[in-house]
Amino acid sequence: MSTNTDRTIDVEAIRRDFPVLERKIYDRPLVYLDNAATSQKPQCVIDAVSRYYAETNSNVHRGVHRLSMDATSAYEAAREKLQRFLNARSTKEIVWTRGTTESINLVAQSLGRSKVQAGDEVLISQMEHHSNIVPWQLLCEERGATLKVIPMSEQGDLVLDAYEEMLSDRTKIVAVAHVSNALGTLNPVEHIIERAHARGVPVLLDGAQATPHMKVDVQALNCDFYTVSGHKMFGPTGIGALYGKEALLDAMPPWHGGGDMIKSVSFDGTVFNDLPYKFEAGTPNIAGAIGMGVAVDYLEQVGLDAAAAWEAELLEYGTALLNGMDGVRIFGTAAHKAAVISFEVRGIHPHDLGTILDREGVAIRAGHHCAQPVMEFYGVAATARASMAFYNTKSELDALAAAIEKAQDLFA
Ligand code: C6P
Repeated sequence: MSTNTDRTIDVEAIRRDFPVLERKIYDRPLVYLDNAATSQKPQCVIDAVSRYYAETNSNVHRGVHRLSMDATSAYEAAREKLQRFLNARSTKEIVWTRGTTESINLVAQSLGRSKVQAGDEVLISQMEHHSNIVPWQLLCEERGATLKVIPMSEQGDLVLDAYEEMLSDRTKIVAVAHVSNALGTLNPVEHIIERAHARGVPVLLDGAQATPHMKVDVQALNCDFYTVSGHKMFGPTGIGALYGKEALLDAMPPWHGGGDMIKSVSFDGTVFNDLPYKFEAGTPNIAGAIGMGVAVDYLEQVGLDAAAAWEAELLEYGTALLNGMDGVRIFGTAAHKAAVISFEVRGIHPHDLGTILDREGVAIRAGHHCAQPVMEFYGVAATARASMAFYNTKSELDALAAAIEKAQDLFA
């Protein structure tokens, strides 16, 4: 597949690649605006997963038979695709995981437990997903360390002056979202990394909401760790990856123990495998990795710059539409945002709104978006969230607005 270097995309042609978008929900066309929760899958990804099971299913790195060798080649080829996609230096720096949650737990448990001592500090931010809070809380509780939280402004921007003041000799790691799932804020991660590195502190970026929407170059960012969830970037569920600088991963102890992460085992001791296998215990999600490789091909074919340009247009259109509606309040108005609109409609609980919108065929997420500290910051229990992908259209946003009006009529 070739990479689209144009600045535009053919949305109608792209929509035909996603069979689920043809579905009717309660006899209405599906308007899928819950892409931050999980994105839909193009036919090529669905085919790759089913072809793997139909033609190649076998375990990897273990068999001498043809099927196992084919499965291993396809699995490792997918790793190479992801390595190129993220511009990592080597496939040794790409560890397959179940997704961002597992990737962050891996770093917290492996690097964290070997490096964080009593009195040390771990820096995260106010706008983190629970996946980038709880693993660090567990670590800090175990080690007697302190979790420090970079504050954010009403607009949903991180307060960088406060961040710089918080960095100290006690800081052992900084872990922040590249893009916030609850607000859409695109954080100034280059600056965050530069300031942390000036003190020799490694930085983990939670990339779950970034890789589906923008080109990510881990070498240019110079981040130490980067996490990816396949299902948010048009790939299968249950697969993702951890990027880590080779020297750091090499120095880290294994986390999960089991098959494939060893070179030899005896009751006297175990010799661990080389990177990245040292962190890949047990039979992996082979079909998922292969499907994710195809999703990477697909994203490159669509062209991330063109997709980002279209999503920016959708964000502007949707924001103006909702801002023009009586009683609608948008949370998160940072200047740099991905196509996520978190909002509330006066007098209607987000869950009721979500249910009414569903009857109109409009799928949004209602709740705390696994980012309860963000809800706490704004003093709400939940918000409604419309999150876009490059296959969404302006007429779908019109359908969202019309469905909100209908809900307002019902509650009037
Ligand atoms: N956010 C959402 O609706 P997993 O589940 O491991 O693939 O990703 C967890 C995760 C971590 N960080 C961020 C910024 C995320 O957005 C997510 C997943 C979904 O917003 C499901 S809660």
